[in-house]
Amino acid sequence: MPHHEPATRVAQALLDHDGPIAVVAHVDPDGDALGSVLTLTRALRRLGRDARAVMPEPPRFLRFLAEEDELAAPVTELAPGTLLAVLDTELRRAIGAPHEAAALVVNVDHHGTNPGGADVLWVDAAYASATMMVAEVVDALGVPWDAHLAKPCLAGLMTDTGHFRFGNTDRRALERAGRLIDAGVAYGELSDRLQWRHPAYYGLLARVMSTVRYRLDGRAVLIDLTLEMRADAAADGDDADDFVQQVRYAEGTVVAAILKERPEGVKVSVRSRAGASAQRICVALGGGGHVAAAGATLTGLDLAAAEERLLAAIAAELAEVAAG
Ligand SMILES: [Mn+2]
Repeated sequence: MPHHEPATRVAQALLDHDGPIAVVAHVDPDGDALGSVLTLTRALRRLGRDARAVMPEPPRFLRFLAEEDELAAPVTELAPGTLLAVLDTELRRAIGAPHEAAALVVNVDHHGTNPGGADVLWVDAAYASATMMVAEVVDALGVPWDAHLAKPCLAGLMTDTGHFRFGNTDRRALERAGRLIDAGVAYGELSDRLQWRHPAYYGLLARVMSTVRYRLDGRAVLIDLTLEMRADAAADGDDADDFVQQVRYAEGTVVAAILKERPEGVKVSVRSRAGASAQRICVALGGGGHVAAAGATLTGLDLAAAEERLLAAIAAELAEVAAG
C-alpha cells in the first residue's frame, strides 16, 4: 500500500533511534489506546528494538489483548536516551512516562484538539482510530503483518468505530480492517470477545439506566454513574463508555452524556449528532476529543453542579447550531 508521508517520517524517527523506546497512550486506556501501544511495541520488537509498552491497567474487557507481563506499569523516570512514543492522545494527557524526560518525543494522534509540542508530530482527525495511523507506521517500518500484530490493531479500529457503526467509519477504515483480517485475525472471534462483560456489569447497567432523563426539550439525554453504584458492582473494570452508548440513539436527542462521579470530581463523556459538536461542548468544559465523541473532567464539582455546567455547555452548543 502507498505510505502516507507522515507515517514514513514517524517510522524514520523510530528507525533512526538507537536507545530504548517507551510507548504510551492516554489515561483511562481504551481499545484504541491499548491497540495502538501493543501494535507499535510488537512491531518495534520484531525489528529487535528495545521497546516497551507502558500503561496503567486497561479495563478488564480489553485485557485479553495483552500477553502476560506485556504491559509495564507507569514510571516517573526514563532511562537516559529514551524515545517516547505517545499514541492516541496529546502529550498533556499521556500517562506512563514523563515526556519532559525523553530524548525524543514522537506523537501520533487522531484527536483534532491535540495542541502539538512533540519533536515528531502526526495528528490527523480524519482517521477513525489511532491504530489506523499506527498501521501505516508499521507498513512504513517494513514489518510484515501477522495475526499477533494485526489483532490489537483491528481491536482499536473496532472499538473507536463502535464496531463500524459510528460516523467515523469510512472506506479507508473498512479497507484497513480487511487487510488486518487478511493478516490472520479471526474477526468473528475478536468481535465476540470484545463484547464480553462481567456478569455484574448487567446489574450495574440497570442501575445506570434507572437515572436516564431528558433535558433541554428532549434534545439532551443524561445518565449518571455514581461512586456508590461502582462500589456495589464488581464490574467496575468494565467500560463505562458502554453506558452512554446505550442512550445515544434515543430518538429526538442530539446530545447524550454520562456523568461519572469520581473522587476528584465528575468525568463527563459526551456524544453528539446532527451538526452538534461534543468536542466544542467538552472543550468549553476544559476537556477535548472528537467532534462526535468527547470528554471532560469537572474537578471539584458534585454531580448536581457538574450537570448544571454540562447543560449550560450543551445549551450553548445547541444555540450555536440553531444559529447556523
Ligand atoms: Mn482513539
